Amino acid sequence: MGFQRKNKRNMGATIESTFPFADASRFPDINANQDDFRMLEKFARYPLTFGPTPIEKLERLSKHLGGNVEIYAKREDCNSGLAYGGNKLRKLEYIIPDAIASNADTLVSIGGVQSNHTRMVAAVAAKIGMKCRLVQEAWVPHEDAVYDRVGNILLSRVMGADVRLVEDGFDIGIRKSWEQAIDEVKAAGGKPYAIPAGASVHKYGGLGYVGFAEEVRAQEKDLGFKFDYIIVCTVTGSTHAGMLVGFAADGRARKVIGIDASFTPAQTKGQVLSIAQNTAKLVELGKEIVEDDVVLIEDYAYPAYGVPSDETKEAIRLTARLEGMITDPVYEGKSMQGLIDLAKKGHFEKGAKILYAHLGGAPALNGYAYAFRNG
Ligand code: 5PA
Repeated sequence: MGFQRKNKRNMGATIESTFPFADASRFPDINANQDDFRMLEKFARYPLTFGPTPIEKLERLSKHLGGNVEIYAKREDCNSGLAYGGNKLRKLEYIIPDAIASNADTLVSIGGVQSNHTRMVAAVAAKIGMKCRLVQEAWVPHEDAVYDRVGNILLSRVMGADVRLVEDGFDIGIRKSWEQAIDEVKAAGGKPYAIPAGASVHKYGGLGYVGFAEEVRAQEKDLGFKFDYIIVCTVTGSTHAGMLVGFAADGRARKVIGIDASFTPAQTKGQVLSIAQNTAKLVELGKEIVEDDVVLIEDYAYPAYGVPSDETKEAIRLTARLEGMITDPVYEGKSMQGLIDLAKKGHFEKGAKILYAHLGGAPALNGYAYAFRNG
């Protein structure tokens, strides 16, 4: 069955993948010291990404905000050739080995109509030769006539996923419709592998973003400085949770600032904490993660999950016009709005270096064409 590639990004056992650049040894600068990648050593990883993601300075945005802080973006949105990439791929890299080992033939997952996560699961299923069954719930009270025809859901359909729309509203927890889909795959003689919303409440859901922190630490050596804050958009929680555990290793857990986009922040915060605690045990962090480690700012998710406020739309336009960087109305537009507002309010000390994690999500913009009809 081909060769086993030893992945030098984290030294863990890897399963054969067709990604030619998935081996981080091709990035010698960030691969200088294998000690940087120790936390994930013992976990199997199936490469789905090109390798370490670039860090880019947002020079014009920093200047526009008064020049008191330096803003950088880590471009997780450019991490793969799989259907436009995004944050779910780092998580799925540590989940797919388990799916393959289970002899499953169908990946089953769930999200809203414009879920990025389900698009990523559809892409991964195609790439590894599995079927894909997706539940798309009515998480967003949308107003655009083509909302369920364009963007993410269009891509999932093109990639051959069995896409089913369900009328239930927003909830990041375990859903009946998802459990039903799993049962239906079984009843039809298939072998499902269940991936929860956002690949979050899964035993390995937090691992991928531990790797993000390790990667940033290695990149900081090349850059010659450390980031003072990391900004992340938080909804189902495993992106934030993984980062928190990864940065806890060098005392920066509370420097990870989650910007809530769920509009159900208590549930999201609880989920971040439990995923982080589980992940800390898995990677043998050797430190307790406590409630105060979860920094989640609730002020930017209004008026509802998936609905952009005027301020969110303004942040999307500003970032696009100053940097040519595209953010979306559901997730990254809200975390960008938060970053801009916090910087303007003087939340960060003068000279602070801030890393904005750009987690992907641009395809959803197509579902919001009316909101941007005049630019
Ligand atoms: C998502 C999630 P977490 O769910 O891990 O907290 O990540 C938040 C997030 N940015 C941030 C983008 C672009 C995202 O897609 N998306 C979900 C989806 O169904 O797409 C899980 C909600």
